[in-house]
Parts: sequence; C-alpha cells; structure tokens
Amino acid sequence: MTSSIQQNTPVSLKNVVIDDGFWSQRQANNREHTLPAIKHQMEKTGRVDAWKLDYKQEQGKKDGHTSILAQPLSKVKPHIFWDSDAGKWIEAAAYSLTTHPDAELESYMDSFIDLIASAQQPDGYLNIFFTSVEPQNKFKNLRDWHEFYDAGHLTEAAVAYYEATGKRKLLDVMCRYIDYIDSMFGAEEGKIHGYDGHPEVELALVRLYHATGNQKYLNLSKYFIDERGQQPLFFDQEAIARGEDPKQYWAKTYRYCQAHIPVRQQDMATGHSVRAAYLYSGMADIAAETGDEELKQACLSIWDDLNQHHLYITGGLGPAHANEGFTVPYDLPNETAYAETCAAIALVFWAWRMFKLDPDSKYIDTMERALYNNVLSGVSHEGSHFFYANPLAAFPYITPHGNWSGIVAERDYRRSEWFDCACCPPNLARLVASVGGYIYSTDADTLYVHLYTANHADITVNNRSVKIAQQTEYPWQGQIRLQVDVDQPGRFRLGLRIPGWCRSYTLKVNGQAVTTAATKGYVLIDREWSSGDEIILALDMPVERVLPHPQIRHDVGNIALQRGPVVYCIEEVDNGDNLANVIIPPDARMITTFEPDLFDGVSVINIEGQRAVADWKGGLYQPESVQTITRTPAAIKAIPYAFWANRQPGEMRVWIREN
Ligand code: FUB
Ligand code: ZN
Repeated sequence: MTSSIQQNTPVSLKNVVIDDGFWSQRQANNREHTLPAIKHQMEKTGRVDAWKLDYKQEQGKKDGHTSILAQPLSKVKPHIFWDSDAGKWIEAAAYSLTTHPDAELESYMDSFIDLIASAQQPDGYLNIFFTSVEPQNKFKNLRDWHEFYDAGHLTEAAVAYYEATGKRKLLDVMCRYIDYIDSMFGAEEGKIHGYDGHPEVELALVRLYHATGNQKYLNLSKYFIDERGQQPLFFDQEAIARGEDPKQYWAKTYRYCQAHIPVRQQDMATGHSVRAAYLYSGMADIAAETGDEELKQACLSIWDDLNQHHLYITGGLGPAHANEGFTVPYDLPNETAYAETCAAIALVFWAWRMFKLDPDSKYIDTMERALYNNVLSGVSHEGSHFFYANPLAAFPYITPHGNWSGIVAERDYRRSEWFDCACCPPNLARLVASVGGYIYSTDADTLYVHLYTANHADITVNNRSVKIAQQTEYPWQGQIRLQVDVDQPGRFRLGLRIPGWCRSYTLKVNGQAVTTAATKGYVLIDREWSSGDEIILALDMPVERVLPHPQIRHDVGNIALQRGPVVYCIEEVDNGDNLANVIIPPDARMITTFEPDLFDGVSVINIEGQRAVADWKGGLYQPESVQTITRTPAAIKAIPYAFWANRQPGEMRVWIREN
C-alpha cells in the first residue's frame, strides 16, 4: 500500500443513491420542477422543433420531419447555440434517469433524440443553425459561431444518455459528427488547423474517448488544446478568409477566448470565464490522461491565479459584464458582479479534474465553495426560476422612483423563468442531477470521500465490493456517520476529506479515536475493514467571520459570514432596508438555529448586531464636527446566500460592515 494519494477514478453516480438530506431535496426539486420547466421553455421557444430544420423548409426545402409536439413553432429562427441547450438538457435528463427511472421522460427523450438524429446531414454534419439558416457559413467562423461548443454539449449528452440507458443512437450520431470534424480539422496537411472560440468540445471529447475507447477522440481533444494560440493565429487566418480585418475583432483581444498565446505558456485566468473554465477542464483532462507535465504546470499556475486573485467568496468567477469574464487581480465588485451561474458550474468541472491531476483537497474545497453558493444561487428554491448573474449585493432600482429606464438599467433581482441566451438553466440541471458523481473516488487501494451528504454507495476498491452508508445533516451540521459493509473482511484505505474551512475535528472508528494527520487534506485510515464498522467524523462548524484580502477594495472594512461551506447574506425582508448601515461588531453574539419551515429547512444565523443611525441635519453631506452618527442595537438575521431572492425582492449583502 502506498503512502501517497494516486490518480483517482470517480465513482459513477450510478453507484450512489442520494436518499435523504440536502442534496436529496435539491435533486427532487430539479426532477420535479427544473427539468419540466426547461422542457416547457425548450418547446415554447422553438428549441425542440428547430431540429426539424423548418427554417429550411420555409425556404422551400421540405424534408418531412415529424414533430414530437402538438403545436410546432416552426417559424422561429434558430440561434447558433440552441444545440447546446438541447445537449445540456438531455444530459440533465440522462443523469436524472440514472438515479430515478422515469419511463415517460425516457420516451420523450428518445423521441427528441430521433428528431436530432434526423437532422444529421449525409456527411455527418449536425447543427441546427448552419444546416437550416446559413449552410454557406459552416465552419467559417469558429471564433464566434460556437459550432464545436454545440458539438461538445451534444457529445456530453450522448455519453450521458448512453451510460444512463445503454441506448447508442445519440452516441452513434455524435461519433459520426465528431469523425466528420476529425476528417476536416487536425495537424495533417490539407486539414484546417483550427479550434473553437468557445472551448467545451475538448472536455467532451475526453468523455467520448472514455465511453468508446477510441483513442482518436482523445487525440482530437489534445490537438485542439495544443493548437490553441499557435502562430499564425487561426482566428486571424479565418477572419482574412472571410474578407475581414482581424484587427477589427469585436472582443479586441484573443485573451477573451484564451487563444492569445499557446496554452502551455498561459499562467493566468483570463477572458470569458465560462470559456476559460471549460478550456482549463479540458487541459487538466489531457494532462492527466497523457502525463503531460508542461500542461499540468500551466493548469496549476492558472488555478493558483484564480484562487489567489479572482474568486468570489461564493465561488463565483468573472466579475465583468463587458466580457462576461475576468478583469484584474482583486477586482471583485459586489453589486455589479457578473459571476455567471455557468462559470461556477464550469469551475466545479475544472476543480474535479484538477483533483484527478494533482490529488489535493484544496481543489475540492473550491469545488464545494462553488457548489453550495454560486451554483445553487442560480436556481430558485422550488426550481423553476434562474439567475444568470449572481451578485453579492443587491440594491433594486425599481422603487420608489418609478421607471428609470434610459438613465440606469433597472435592477429587479428576481430570478427569471428563462433567458434568450439560456445557457445557465440546463447547465444547472445537469450538475444538480449528477452531484452523486462527485462524492467518492478510488485509486488502487483507497476509497476517498470528498463530499459529505446522506447517501448509500456501492463501490469496488482493491478488488473488493464495499458498501458505504453516510448519514449526516451536512451542510447544516458537521457530524457525519459512515457505515462500512464489505463482502468479506479485508484491507483498504478510506480517505476522509477534512474540508479547508474546518479548523478542528474528531474522528473515531468503532469508538476508537483516530489521530492520523491528514495527507493533502485527507485522513487516510488504513485497516482491515469488517461489515458494520462505524466511522464518526465530527467537523467543528462555528460561524466564521471572514476577512477580505486588503486589496479587495470593494470589501474593505467588511466581513462575510461563513459556516461550514455555506456563505451567508442578509436580506431586506428579514432586516429592513439600508443594509449598508448594518454593522456586525467584532464581539457580536451570533447564534445558529435551524429553521425547518424556511426553504424546507436551513440554518440561519441570528446576530446581536447594530445599525448606524443619525438625526441627519439635512443635505447630502455634513461636516463630522457637527453631525453625530450613533449606533443602536439591532437584531440581524443572515440566511444562506444560495437561498436569497426567494421571498419579496429587496436589498441583499454578503459583505457587511464591521465598524
Ligand atoms: O456563448 C455561450 C454561452 O452564452 C456562454 O458560455 C455564456 O457566457 C453565454 O454568453
Ligand atoms: Zn450561463
């Protein structure tokens, strides 16, 4: 048995039943509300019938597809990345079917997949927009037009649906399409030396490689990664071929799509944050698969840069609306934070792959931060409304001044049913449905527990079959009970993650204290296990007052509250308006209580805080020599950030004045 942590293989969500607790509730909402809401919107907006290629039909090219809807919306012009919405939605449904079989949903998905398959062209090409609207522009502008992004999401869907149901139809369709792409793109003479402006296909190809065992798909992913940012720059060449001046690129810099220099030379998180985190996920995949040390080093450097300079406390990334992405170190505004839901989801994917590349719990810490905060804030409590941007402070502009349109944008801060650019809702649905796949992993002789949540799992480790039962109220409590059952007594290691937020814990096996120090954030319990062995891990979970780095100018003088992995916020509905005047002094008493009726049960923090008050002498400004500001005691209530904006609209703050 080794003393280190080796490269890991995730335990599939097929082997994990989340049957109680926090994620069970989230997954029920996802199944019962989010997936049907997305289905409704997909149909209503024409995203299902678009696969009939009706737009082409209208131009006199009837192709006889039958609708799977009663009322097809065939007149809507498809968007260039509607294919990706379909892909993410099928993938989400596939994960849901894996854990909760549903004949009606599966039958609907089968019909939808038939429709998608019928849109495949004789040469293998598959894309709604470029088949039915602009066939002359296929593969003419990879920089902007997302063809491989679409292909990537459909590929992920194909793999997930195949793994969930054993049905190959979409998988075969996507293999044909990827084979076609492979015949056109690559290093060989005569092929196009290109890659997509919106990375995604890179990580999808690695999944396709795993599902099919076909090395060609791994090689194609590696090619796209290696080619990115090489001179002469593909996006320049492509623009010239279109008759455009590459200098007129609307985004101004190829940093936007991480193609300004070859990826091995990159050491900073840059550009559009969703593109970035998908690309870095693909890089981590290829580095782990091929043992490429140079690529690994680039991944490590970029990861450090993100975590040292660009990550919100909520696990959000990409503060700026202008590029939907990164700006400069420590630039983390709160009210205007973009922090797109998709970016935090992509960070979960990237973190998970970083752990495989460089096993260390620090990656899971970041993953957990994103998961419990920025990701879940993207969906309403019941599951049918969504945030695209996830600010850390809200000041609605709509009342009492009426319509300010034209002066400043109105800010409503309520989640929407849908978006024209609907990347986030199905992305969220696929992650929530697949969270069971992020709980455990194994190496040759060790079973690692990364996330704590109530579940039962069947896992093979060191050639033996192991059953694990986890009971816990995490993230509301730090007490975790694990029971091990084995087919016959035997030796293997159990690696329990000690989360980075936890500063003290106790661990017992069958009542005996385990005092082994953690290795890379995991306590490795190496023993002969028998059925019925019981592990009790008690993670101390006090409310922490978190200080911002002194260079985060937006947060100076403020603190945030975090308990376990959960970041808290204060809302107007609980605390009144003018939240900028709320103060939590250093010695404020804070009591955590579990409120069973709030959002089906969450822990809230009741704080003996203060409010700054003034008998204001008039005007906007007063000399301090004449104006007094005093403090008055105030009962303040903080709720988990992910649950904000589920009651009446109003102000919200994560960072709260300390003085
Ligand atoms: O461009 C496709 C998706 O739309 C991006 O990932 C999101 O940021 C949104 O712009
Ligand atoms: Zn999105």
